[in-house]
Amino acid sequence: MAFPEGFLWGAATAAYQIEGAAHEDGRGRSIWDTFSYKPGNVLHGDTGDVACDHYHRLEEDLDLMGELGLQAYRFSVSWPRIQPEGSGPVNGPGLDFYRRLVAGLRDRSITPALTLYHWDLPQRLEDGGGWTSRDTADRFAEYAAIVYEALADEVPVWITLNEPWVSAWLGYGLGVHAPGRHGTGEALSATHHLLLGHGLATAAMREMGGDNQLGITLNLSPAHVGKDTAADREAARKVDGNANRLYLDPLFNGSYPEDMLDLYPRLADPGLVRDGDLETISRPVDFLGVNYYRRHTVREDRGTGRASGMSFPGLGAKTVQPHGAETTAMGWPIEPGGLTEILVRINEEYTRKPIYITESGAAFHDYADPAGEIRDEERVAYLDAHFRAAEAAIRRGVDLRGYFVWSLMDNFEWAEGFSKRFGLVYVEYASKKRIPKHSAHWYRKVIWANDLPES
Ligand code: IFM
Repeated sequence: MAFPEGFLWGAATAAYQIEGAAHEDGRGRSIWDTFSYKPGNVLHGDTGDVACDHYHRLEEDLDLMGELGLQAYRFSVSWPRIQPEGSGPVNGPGLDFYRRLVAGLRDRSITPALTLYHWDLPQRLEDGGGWTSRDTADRFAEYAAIVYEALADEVPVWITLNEPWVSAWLGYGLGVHAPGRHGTGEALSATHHLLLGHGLATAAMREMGGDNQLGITLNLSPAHVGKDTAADREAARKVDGNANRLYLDPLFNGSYPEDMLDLYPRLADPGLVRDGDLETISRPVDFLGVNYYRRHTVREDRGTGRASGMSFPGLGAKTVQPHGAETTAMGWPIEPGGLTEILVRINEEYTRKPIYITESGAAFHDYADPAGEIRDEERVAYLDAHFRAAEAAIRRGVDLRGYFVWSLMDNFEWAEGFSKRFGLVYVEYASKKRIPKHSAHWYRKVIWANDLPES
Protein backbone atom coordinates (compact mmCIF):
# COMPACT_ATOMS: atom_id res chain seq x y z
CA MET A 1 0.00 0.00 0.00
CA ALA A 2 1.17 3.51 -0.66
CA PHE A 3 -0.63 6.21 1.26
CA PRO A 4 1.43 9.36 0.92
CA GLU A 5 3.22 10.80 3.90
CA GLY A 6 0.95 13.31 5.61
CA PHE A 7 -2.21 11.53 4.40
CA LEU A 8 -4.93 12.57 6.86
CA TRP A 9 -6.93 9.81 8.50
CA GLY A 10 -10.06 11.07 10.17
CA ALA A 11 -13.68 10.53 11.04
CA ALA A 12 -16.75 12.66 10.38
CA THR A 13 -20.01 13.67 12.05
CA ALA A 14 -22.67 16.36 11.62
CA ALA A 15 -24.23 18.71 14.14
CA TYR A 16 -27.87 17.64 14.07
CA GLN A 17 -26.93 13.97 14.04
CA ILE A 18 -24.91 14.01 17.28
CA GLU A 19 -25.20 17.22 19.28
CA GLY A 20 -28.64 17.15 20.91
CA ALA A 21 -29.19 20.20 23.19
CA ALA A 22 -31.72 21.34 20.62
CA HIS A 23 -33.27 23.96 22.87
CA GLU A 24 -30.25 25.16 24.81
CA ASP A 25 -27.97 28.17 24.87
CA GLY A 26 -30.09 30.13 22.42
CA ARG A 27 -30.14 27.69 19.52
CA GLY A 28 -32.93 28.51 17.08
CA ARG A 29 -35.23 26.02 15.41
CA SER A 30 -34.03 24.20 12.31
CA ILE A 31 -35.94 22.51 9.52
CA TRP A 32 -34.92 19.15 10.98
CA ASP A 33 -36.61 19.99 14.30
CA THR A 34 -39.82 20.83 12.48
CA PHE A 35 -39.61 17.84 10.16
CA SER A 36 -38.77 15.27 12.83
CA TYR A 37 -41.55 16.46 15.14
CA LYS A 38 -44.13 15.66 12.47
CA PRO A 39 -45.40 12.08 12.94
CA GLY A 40 -44.56 9.77 10.08
CA ASN A 41 -41.48 11.61 8.84
CA VAL A 42 -38.81 9.80 10.86
CA LEU A 43 -38.79 6.14 11.81
CA HIS A 44 -40.08 5.51 15.35
CA GLY A 45 -40.66 9.25 15.77
CA ASP A 46 -36.97 9.76 16.58
CA THR A 47 -35.63 13.31 16.73
CA GLY A 48 -32.26 14.99 17.21
CA ASP A 49 -33.37 16.67 20.46
CA VAL A 50 -30.85 14.67 22.47
CA ALA A 51 -29.12 12.50 19.84
CA CYS A 52 -25.71 11.42 21.23
CA ASP A 53 -25.70 14.32 23.68
CA HIS A 54 -22.36 15.37 22.22
CA TYR A 55 -23.02 18.99 23.19
CA HIS A 56 -22.77 18.04 26.86
CA ARG A 57 -20.17 15.30 26.43
CA LEU A 58 -17.68 17.29 24.39
CA GLU A 59 -14.64 16.55 26.56
CA GLU A 60 -15.39 12.82 26.69
CA ASP A 61 -15.79 12.72 22.91
CA LEU A 62 -12.58 14.67 22.34
CA ASP A 63 -10.76 12.17 24.55
CA LEU A 64 -12.30 9.35 22.56
CA MET A 65 -10.97 10.85 19.33
CA GLY A 66 -7.54 11.15 20.90
CA GLU A 67 -7.66 7.51 22.01
CA LEU A 68 -8.61 6.40 18.50
CA GLY A 69 -5.55 8.22 17.19
CA LEU A 70 -7.57 10.37 14.78
CA GLN A 71 -5.45 12.84 12.84
CA ALA A 72 -8.42 14.86 11.62
CA TYR A 73 -12.05 15.37 12.58
CA ARG A 74 -14.75 16.65 10.28
CA PHE A 75 -17.74 18.22 12.03
CA SER A 76 -20.46 20.63 11.01
CA VAL A 77 -21.57 23.88 12.56
CA SER A 78 -25.25 24.24 13.32
CA TRP A 79 -26.39 27.44 11.60
CA PRO A 80 -29.32 27.96 14.05
CA ARG A 81 -26.87 27.83 16.97
CA ILE A 82 -24.93 30.71 15.43
CA GLN A 83 -27.84 32.71 14.03
CA PRO A 84 -31.06 31.45 15.61
CA GLU A 85 -33.15 33.26 12.99
CA GLY A 86 -30.84 32.54 10.08
CA SER A 87 -29.79 36.16 9.81
CA GLY A 88 -29.00 39.00 12.16
CA PRO A 89 -27.32 38.84 15.55
CA VAL A 90 -24.82 36.20 16.49
CA ASN A 91 -25.59 33.89 19.39
CA GLY A 92 -22.39 33.98 21.45
CA PRO A 93 -22.87 30.73 23.41
CA GLY A 94 -23.42 28.85 20.14
CA LEU A 95 -20.15 30.10 18.70
CA ASP A 96 -18.38 29.35 21.99
CA PHE A 97 -19.28 25.68 21.70
CA TYR A 98 -17.39 25.40 18.41
CA ARG A 99 -14.50 27.46 19.83
CA ARG A 100 -14.20 24.87 22.62
CA LEU A 101 -14.46 22.00 20.15
CA VAL A 102 -11.75 23.40 17.90
CA ALA A 103 -9.46 24.23 20.83
CA GLY A 104 -9.94 20.69 22.18
CA LEU A 105 -9.03 19.22 18.80
CA ARG A 106 -5.91 21.33 18.53
CA ASP A 107 -4.85 20.41 22.06
CA ARG A 108 -4.90 16.81 20.90
CA SER A 109 -3.16 17.56 17.58
CA ILE A 110 -6.28 16.64 15.60
CA THR A 111 -6.82 18.75 12.47
CA PRO A 112 -10.30 20.32 12.40
CA ALA A 113 -12.24 20.17 9.12
CA LEU A 114 -15.36 22.32 9.36
CA THR A 115 -18.54 21.97 7.32
CA LEU A 116 -20.71 25.07 7.31
CA TYR A 117 -23.94 23.46 6.18
CA HIS A 118 -24.98 19.89 6.84
CA TRP A 119 -28.73 20.26 6.30
CA ASP A 120 -29.97 22.05 9.43
CA LEU A 121 -31.32 25.22 7.85
CA PRO A 122 -32.80 27.74 10.30
CA GLN A 123 -36.58 27.33 10.16
CA ARG A 124 -37.07 31.09 9.82
CA LEU A 125 -35.28 30.98 6.46
CA GLU A 126 -37.41 28.05 5.32
CA ASP A 127 -40.48 30.11 6.20
CA GLY A 128 -39.24 32.61 3.61
CA GLY A 129 -38.79 29.92 0.94
CA GLY A 130 -35.68 28.10 2.14
CA TRP A 131 -33.27 27.08 -0.58
CA THR A 132 -35.89 27.77 -3.26
CA SER A 133 -35.34 31.44 -2.43
CA ARG A 134 -32.29 33.31 -3.71
CA ASP A 135 -32.15 35.25 -0.47
CA THR A 136 -31.02 32.09 1.37
CA ALA A 137 -27.81 32.01 -0.70
CA ASP A 138 -26.97 35.56 0.44
CA ARG A 139 -27.80 34.74 4.05
CA PHE A 140 -25.56 31.67 3.83
CA ALA A 141 -22.61 33.80 2.71
CA GLU A 142 -23.16 36.14 5.69
CA TYR A 143 -23.30 33.21 8.08
CA ALA A 144 -20.13 31.72 6.53
CA ALA A 145 -18.32 35.01 7.09
CA ILE A 146 -19.36 35.05 10.77
CA VAL A 147 -18.02 31.56 11.40
CA TYR A 148 -14.89 32.23 9.34
CA GLU A 149 -14.15 35.41 11.26
CA ALA A 150 -14.35 33.46 14.51
CA LEU A 151 -12.46 30.30 13.56
CA ALA A 152 -10.31 30.90 10.47
CA ASP A 153 -7.12 31.10 12.55
CA GLU A 154 -7.69 27.66 14.03
CA VAL A 155 -9.37 25.65 11.26
CA PRO A 156 -7.39 24.90 8.11
CA VAL A 157 -10.04 22.95 6.12
CA TRP A 158 -13.42 24.52 5.26
CA ILE A 159 -16.32 22.81 3.48
CA THR A 160 -19.21 25.01 2.44
CA LEU A 161 -21.96 22.46 1.78
CA ASN A 162 -22.43 18.81 2.47
CA GLU A 163 -24.11 16.91 -0.39
CA PRO A 164 -26.22 19.58 -2.11
CA TRP A 165 -27.86 16.78 -4.14
CA VAL A 166 -29.38 15.38 -0.95
CA SER A 167 -30.52 18.80 0.30
CA ALA A 168 -32.17 19.59 -3.02
CA TRP A 169 -33.63 16.26 -4.15
CA LEU A 170 -34.45 14.48 -0.90
CA GLY A 171 -35.47 17.70 0.86
CA TYR A 172 -37.27 19.64 -1.87
CA GLY A 173 -37.86 17.05 -4.62
CA LEU A 174 -38.96 13.84 -2.90
CA GLY A 175 -39.86 15.22 0.51
CA VAL A 176 -38.23 12.38 2.46
CA HIS A 177 -35.87 14.78 4.23
CA ALA A 178 -36.52 18.19 5.75
CA PRO A 179 -38.17 20.43 4.78
CA GLY A 180 -40.32 17.72 3.17
CA ARG A 181 -41.31 19.55 0.01
CA HIS A 182 -42.22 17.78 -3.21
CA GLY A 183 -41.48 19.09 -6.67
CA THR A 184 -38.90 18.90 -9.41
CA GLY A 185 -39.07 22.66 -9.90
CA GLU A 186 -38.36 23.23 -6.22
CA ALA A 187 -35.45 20.78 -6.27
CA LEU A 188 -33.95 22.60 -9.25
CA SER A 189 -34.30 26.04 -7.64
CA ALA A 190 -32.76 24.62 -4.47
CA THR A 191 -29.89 23.09 -6.47
CA HIS A 192 -29.06 26.42 -8.06
CA HIS A 193 -29.32 28.45 -4.87
CA LEU A 194 -27.26 25.94 -2.89
CA LEU A 195 -24.50 26.14 -5.50
CA LEU A 196 -24.78 29.90 -5.58
CA GLY A 197 -24.57 30.00 -1.79
CA HIS A 198 -21.40 27.91 -2.01
CA GLY A 199 -19.90 30.36 -4.51
CA LEU A 200 -20.86 33.45 -2.51
CA ALA A 201 -19.63 31.95 0.77
CA THR A 202 -16.34 30.93 -0.82
CA ALA A 203 -15.85 34.44 -2.21
CA ALA A 204 -16.68 36.00 1.16
CA MET A 205 -14.18 33.78 3.00
CA ARG A 206 -11.46 34.35 0.39
CA GLU A 207 -11.85 38.10 0.77
CA MET A 208 -11.24 37.75 4.49
CA GLY A 209 -7.81 36.25 3.81
CA GLY A 210 -5.93 33.40 5.43
CA ASP A 211 -4.35 30.49 3.67
CA ASN A 212 -6.97 27.92 4.57
CA GLN A 213 -8.24 25.32 2.14
CA LEU A 214 -11.79 25.97 0.95
CA GLY A 215 -13.93 23.37 -0.79
CA ILE A 216 -17.31 21.70 -1.14
CA THR A 217 -18.45 18.11 -0.55
CA LEU A 218 -20.51 16.21 -3.13
CA ASN A 219 -22.01 12.76 -2.81
CA LEU A 220 -21.07 11.02 -6.04
CA SER A 221 -22.15 7.64 -7.39
CA PRO A 222 -21.10 6.16 -10.72
CA ALA A 223 -24.17 5.11 -12.73
CA HIS A 224 -23.87 1.75 -14.43
CA VAL A 225 -26.17 0.27 -17.02
CA GLY A 226 -28.36 -2.56 -15.67
CA LYS A 227 -28.86 -4.37 -18.97
CA ASP A 228 -27.14 -3.44 -22.18
CA THR A 229 -30.21 -2.02 -23.89
CA ALA A 230 -30.71 1.42 -25.42
CA ALA A 231 -33.38 2.21 -22.81
CA ASP A 232 -31.13 1.30 -19.87
CA ARG A 233 -28.21 3.23 -21.35
CA GLU A 234 -30.44 6.29 -21.64
CA ALA A 235 -31.71 5.83 -18.07
CA ALA A 236 -28.14 5.50 -16.73
CA ARG A 237 -27.06 8.64 -18.59
CA LYS A 238 -29.88 10.60 -16.99
CA VAL A 239 -29.12 9.29 -13.50
CA ASP A 240 -25.46 10.20 -13.97
CA GLY A 241 -26.56 13.65 -15.11
CA ASN A 242 -28.85 14.20 -12.15
CA ALA A 243 -26.65 12.70 -9.45
CA ASN A 244 -23.16 13.71 -10.57
CA ARG A 245 -22.85 16.07 -13.55
CA LEU A 246 -25.56 18.48 -12.37
CA TYR A 247 -23.13 19.47 -9.58
CA LEU A 248 -19.68 18.76 -11.02
CA ASP A 249 -20.26 20.66 -14.29
CA PRO A 250 -21.31 24.03 -12.84
CA LEU A 251 -18.57 23.85 -10.19
CA PHE A 252 -15.73 22.92 -12.50
CA ASN A 253 -16.92 23.92 -16.01
CA GLY A 254 -19.13 26.89 -15.18
CA SER A 255 -22.21 25.49 -16.94
CA TYR A 256 -25.05 23.05 -16.40
CA PRO A 257 -24.72 19.97 -18.64
CA GLU A 258 -26.46 20.30 -22.05
CA ASP A 259 -28.57 17.19 -21.61
CA MET A 260 -29.71 18.37 -18.17
CA LEU A 261 -30.71 21.74 -19.65
CA ASP A 262 -32.87 19.81 -22.16
CA LEU A 263 -34.38 17.76 -19.36
CA TYR A 264 -34.77 20.68 -16.95
CA PRO A 265 -35.46 23.89 -18.95
CA ARG A 266 -35.85 25.72 -15.64
CA LEU A 267 -32.06 25.75 -15.35
CA ALA A 268 -31.94 27.94 -18.46
CA ASP A 269 -34.50 30.38 -17.07
CA PRO A 270 -32.77 33.75 -16.55
CA GLY A 271 -35.18 34.40 -13.68
CA LEU A 272 -33.44 31.61 -11.77
CA VAL A 273 -29.94 31.50 -13.23
CA ARG A 274 -28.91 35.12 -13.48
CA ASP A 275 -25.96 36.60 -15.35
CA GLY A 276 -22.79 35.98 -13.43
CA ASP A 277 -24.18 33.15 -11.25
CA LEU A 278 -22.23 30.43 -12.97
CA GLU A 279 -19.02 32.46 -12.70
CA THR A 280 -19.65 32.77 -8.97
CA ILE A 281 -20.36 29.06 -8.63
CA SER A 282 -17.26 28.03 -10.59
CA ARG A 283 -14.74 30.21 -8.77
CA PRO A 284 -11.84 27.89 -7.97
CA VAL A 285 -11.94 25.77 -4.86
CA ASP A 286 -8.82 24.38 -3.20
CA PHE A 287 -10.13 20.84 -3.00
CA LEU A 288 -13.15 18.70 -3.68
CA GLY A 289 -14.71 16.62 -0.91
CA VAL A 290 -16.17 13.33 -2.10
CA ASN A 291 -18.68 11.26 -0.15
CA TYR A 292 -18.87 7.77 -1.56
CA TYR A 293 -21.34 5.10 -0.48
CA ARG A 294 -22.51 3.23 -3.57
CA ARG A 295 -22.84 2.90 -7.31
CA HIS A 296 -26.20 3.16 -9.03
CA THR A 297 -27.03 0.18 -11.25
CA VAL A 298 -29.72 1.66 -13.43
CA ARG A 299 -32.65 0.23 -15.34
CA GLU A 300 -35.34 2.07 -17.18
CA ASP A 301 -38.47 2.48 -15.08
CA ARG A 302 -41.76 2.38 -16.90
CA GLY A 303 -43.50 3.01 -13.62
CA THR A 304 -45.03 -0.46 -13.44
CA GLY A 305 -44.72 -2.57 -10.32
CA ARG A 306 -42.74 -1.70 -7.25
CA ALA A 307 -39.17 -0.50 -7.65
CA SER A 308 -36.82 -2.70 -5.62
CA GLY A 309 -34.21 0.03 -5.32
CA MET A 310 -34.26 3.78 -5.51
CA SER A 311 -36.49 5.38 -8.07
CA PHE A 312 -35.68 8.64 -9.82
CA PRO A 313 -39.02 10.27 -10.55
CA GLY A 314 -39.16 12.13 -13.80
CA LEU A 315 -36.12 10.35 -15.18
CA GLY A 316 -37.80 7.06 -16.08
CA ALA A 317 -35.05 5.32 -14.14
CA LYS A 318 -34.64 3.16 -11.06
CA THR A 319 -31.74 1.44 -9.36
CA VAL A 320 -31.55 -2.31 -8.97
CA GLN A 321 -29.21 -4.49 -6.94
CA PRO A 322 -26.22 -5.55 -9.00
CA HIS A 323 -25.94 -9.29 -9.37
CA GLY A 324 -24.15 -10.90 -6.43
CA ALA A 325 -23.31 -7.71 -4.51
CA GLU A 326 -23.63 -7.81 -0.74
CA THR A 327 -25.53 -4.98 0.88
CA THR A 328 -25.23 -2.87 4.02
CA ALA A 329 -28.02 -2.41 6.57
CA MET A 330 -29.18 0.52 4.43
CA GLY A 331 -29.69 -1.94 1.55
CA TRP A 332 -26.90 -0.24 -0.40
CA PRO A 333 -24.72 -2.49 -2.55
CA ILE A 334 -21.11 -2.82 -1.39
CA GLU A 335 -18.98 -1.84 -4.40
CA PRO A 336 -15.58 -0.47 -3.44
CA GLY A 337 -14.52 -0.38 -7.11
CA GLY A 338 -16.96 2.50 -7.57
CA LEU A 339 -14.76 4.64 -5.35
CA THR A 340 -11.68 4.20 -7.54
CA GLU A 341 -13.88 4.79 -10.58
CA ILE A 342 -15.35 8.09 -9.39
CA LEU A 343 -12.01 9.45 -8.16
CA VAL A 344 -10.27 8.65 -11.45
CA ARG A 345 -13.14 10.15 -13.41
CA ILE A 346 -13.01 13.42 -11.46
CA ASN A 347 -9.28 13.56 -12.11
CA GLU A 348 -9.62 12.89 -15.81
CA GLU A 349 -12.77 14.85 -16.60
CA TYR A 350 -13.06 17.66 -14.05
CA THR A 351 -10.17 18.73 -11.88
CA ARG A 352 -6.68 17.80 -10.77
CA LYS A 353 -7.20 19.67 -7.52
CA PRO A 354 -6.64 17.72 -4.29
CA ILE A 355 -9.48 15.49 -3.15
CA TYR A 356 -10.51 14.42 0.32
CA ILE A 357 -12.88 11.54 0.88
CA THR A 358 -15.02 13.43 3.35
CA GLU A 359 -17.31 10.47 4.07
CA SER A 360 -17.24 6.75 3.47
CA GLY A 361 -18.58 4.04 5.70
CA ALA A 362 -21.49 1.69 6.25
CA ALA A 363 -24.31 0.76 8.57
CA PHE A 364 -24.45 -2.83 9.79
CA HIS A 365 -26.60 -4.59 12.38
CA ASP A 366 -24.21 -3.99 15.26
CA TYR A 367 -24.93 -5.14 18.79
CA ALA A 368 -23.01 -5.52 22.02
CA ASP A 369 -22.40 -9.20 22.84
CA PRO A 370 -22.68 -10.50 26.42
CA ALA A 371 -19.08 -9.47 27.04
CA GLY A 372 -19.90 -5.96 25.85
CA GLU A 373 -17.88 -6.29 22.63
CA ILE A 374 -19.09 -5.05 19.28
CA ARG A 375 -17.59 -7.44 16.78
CA ASP A 376 -18.28 -5.51 13.58
CA GLU A 377 -16.01 -7.51 11.31
CA GLU A 378 -18.22 -6.60 8.33
CA ARG A 379 -17.30 -2.94 8.85
CA VAL A 380 -13.61 -3.82 9.07
CA ALA A 381 -13.89 -5.68 5.75
CA TYR A 382 -15.87 -2.81 4.24
CA LEU A 383 -13.34 -0.17 5.27
CA ASP A 384 -10.38 -2.32 4.29
CA ALA A 385 -11.81 -2.76 0.77
CA HIS A 386 -12.60 0.94 0.40
CA PHE A 387 -9.18 2.05 1.67
CA ARG A 388 -7.63 -0.26 -0.94
CA ALA A 389 -9.88 1.27 -3.59
CA ALA A 390 -8.72 4.73 -2.55
CA GLU A 391 -5.12 3.65 -2.73
CA ALA A 392 -5.71 2.27 -6.23
CA ALA A 393 -6.89 5.75 -7.25
CA ILE A 394 -3.73 7.31 -5.78
CA ARG A 395 -1.66 4.91 -7.87
CA ARG A 396 -3.62 6.12 -10.91
CA GLY A 397 -2.61 9.70 -10.29
CA VAL A 398 -5.38 11.08 -8.07
CA ASP A 399 -4.12 13.65 -5.55
CA LEU A 400 -6.00 12.17 -2.60
CA ARG A 401 -5.11 13.91 0.65
CA GLY A 402 -7.22 12.26 3.30
CA TYR A 403 -10.03 9.92 4.29
CA PHE A 404 -12.79 10.62 6.80
CA VAL A 405 -14.72 7.56 7.91
CA TRP A 406 -18.44 8.05 8.36
CA SER A 407 -18.99 8.11 11.21
CA LEU A 408 -17.11 8.65 14.44
CA MET A 409 -20.09 7.32 16.40
CA ASP A 410 -23.56 5.91 15.82
CA ASN A 411 -26.01 8.75 15.38
CA PHE A 412 -29.32 10.08 14.09
CA GLU A 413 -29.53 8.73 10.54
CA TRP A 414 -32.09 11.26 9.27
CA ALA A 415 -35.38 9.65 8.17
CA GLU A 416 -34.10 6.31 9.53
CA GLY A 417 -33.76 7.76 13.02
CA PHE A 418 -31.43 5.82 15.32
CA SER A 419 -32.17 2.51 13.62
CA LYS A 420 -29.03 2.54 11.46
CA ARG A 421 -25.59 2.43 13.04
CA PHE A 422 -22.68 3.83 11.01
CA GLY A 423 -20.25 4.47 13.87
CA LEU A 424 -16.75 3.31 14.64
CA VAL A 425 -17.98 3.81 18.18
CA TYR A 426 -21.18 2.21 19.43
CA VAL A 427 -23.59 4.47 21.30
CA GLU A 428 -25.84 2.81 23.85
CA TYR A 429 -28.63 5.32 23.44
CA ALA A 430 -30.34 4.79 26.82
CA SER A 431 -27.19 5.56 28.83
CA LYS A 432 -25.28 7.44 26.09
CA LYS A 433 -22.31 5.23 26.86
CA ARG A 434 -19.72 5.09 24.06
CA ILE A 435 -18.07 1.74 23.27
CA PRO A 436 -15.40 1.57 20.54
CA LYS A 437 -16.27 -1.23 18.11
CA HIS A 438 -13.69 -3.68 16.78
CA SER A 439 -13.48 -1.49 13.67
CA ALA A 440 -12.33 1.43 15.84
CA HIS A 441 -9.45 -0.62 17.27
CA TRP A 442 -8.57 -1.80 13.76
CA TYR A 443 -8.73 1.75 12.36
CA ARG A 444 -6.41 2.97 15.09
CA LYS A 445 -3.75 0.55 13.85
CA VAL A 446 -4.27 1.65 10.24
CA ILE A 447 -3.79 5.27 11.23
CA TRP A 448 -0.71 4.51 13.26
CA ALA A 449 0.90 2.56 10.41
CA ASN A 450 -0.47 4.75 7.60
CA ASP A 451 -0.99 1.40 5.97
CA LEU A 452 -3.32 -1.60 5.93
CA PRO A 453 -2.68 -4.96 7.48
CA GLU A 454 -1.84 -7.75 4.98
CA SER A 455 -5.05 -9.31 3.66
O1 IFM B 1 -25.57 10.09 7.67
C1 IFM B 1 -25.37 10.55 6.38
C2 IFM B 1 -24.63 11.87 6.38
O2 IFM B 1 -25.29 12.83 7.12
C3 IFM B 1 -24.47 12.39 4.96
N1 IFM B 1 -23.94 11.38 4.09
C4 IFM B 1 -24.49 10.07 4.13
C5 IFM B 1 -24.57 9.57 5.56
C6 IFM B 1 -25.16 8.15 5.60
O3 IFM B 1 -26.44 8.15 5.02
